[in-house]
Amino acid sequence: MTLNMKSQYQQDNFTRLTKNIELLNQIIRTQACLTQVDFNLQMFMQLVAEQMHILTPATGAVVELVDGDDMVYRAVTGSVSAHLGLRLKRENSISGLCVKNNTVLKSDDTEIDQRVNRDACRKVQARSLVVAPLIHKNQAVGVLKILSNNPDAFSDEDVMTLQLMAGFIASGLMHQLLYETNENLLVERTAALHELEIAQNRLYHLAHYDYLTDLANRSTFYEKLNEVFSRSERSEPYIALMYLDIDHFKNVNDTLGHNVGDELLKAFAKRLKQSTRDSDLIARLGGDEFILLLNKLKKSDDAIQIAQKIMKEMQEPFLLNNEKVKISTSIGVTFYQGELISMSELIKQADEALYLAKQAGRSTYRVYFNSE
Ligand code: GH3
Ligand code: MG
Repeated sequence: MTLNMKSQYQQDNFTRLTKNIELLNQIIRTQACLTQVDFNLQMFMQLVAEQMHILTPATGAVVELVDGDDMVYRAVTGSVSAHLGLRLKRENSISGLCVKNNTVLKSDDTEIDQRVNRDACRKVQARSLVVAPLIHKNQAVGVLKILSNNPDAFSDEDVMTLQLMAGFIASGLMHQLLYETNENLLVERTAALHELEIAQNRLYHLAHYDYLTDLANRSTFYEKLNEVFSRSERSEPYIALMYLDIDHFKNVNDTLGHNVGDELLKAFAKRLKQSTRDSDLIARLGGDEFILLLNKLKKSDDAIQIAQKIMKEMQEPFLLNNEKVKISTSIGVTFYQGELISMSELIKQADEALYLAKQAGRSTYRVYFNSE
């Protein structure tokens, strides 16, 4: 080898090496796209087609995916650019054969190659081409193809690059599938959790609130009363407990029917809420009995005024089933001022006062008085 030949040889080697490093970098960059969070298979296939156009002497590149008996051009570049969506029969085409045999096929001159669909090759100016299968779950689902308008355009190195890139698209397909599966699982899981939460909330509500009036039920009232009790040990608010019972409620049931009786209970509860403050505690203990805890009263007279107000409100006729229904209520009141007394004892006091109100002729209130 002469000195000149040697330096030419070194120059060629250097050029090849630089080209290979650049090739490798491009391949790594392409692969890195696969790990992007906002990964999009269509964009990725397009990127790979474009890379093939750049990295090889191809004048065009295409990703074809199998669709029934056809191959469909799903990403195109270069001389194939105008043919996105082109549909060709798998049979009698080199892409179809590549899918069928699951192998890389190379045609150095399509004008004399029996395996190709010559009309299609002429249409996309493919005088020579290489196709690599896109393998997904051990099955070819498409091809990556590079083509040139010149015969014998591709080297073994180009074939290797094509194979590598075809592998990336296959990973992309898997990535997409996993992504979609995970997304679906997440959506299903979120929906199931949401339904569970709704069911739990419904159950909780059923267990804690009266189904008819939606007021707190007996156990919730006891729970809340307990909280108030423990709080009142520290502060010193005036607390009143009122026991209410509708007068002659049975008459409403008997004359107008149980359904109208139910409507009256609901309307009674609504008026009770409107006559009290949000901080007061109202519950339906059962039947036509209601209980009311009035918080933070400034003086005992305030509770008396509220009892009178409630009695007046309830004397206004209720419109039930297009009929005006007049009722009244009796109320027993007791006060709690932090003395040592149990909750049930306090309720009993209010009940006793209510009994006195009923005895006094109803539609009135009585205050519990400790005679001891
Ligand atoms: P009093 O003035 O002594 O209170 O007479 P009253 O007729 O209101 O008698 P009492 O309070 O003892 O009776 C309440 C009635 O309420 C007894 C029951 O048949 C009826 N009742 C209990 N629960 C319901 C319900 O959910 N809906 C309806 N419509 N009636 C109910
Ligand atoms: Mg009653």
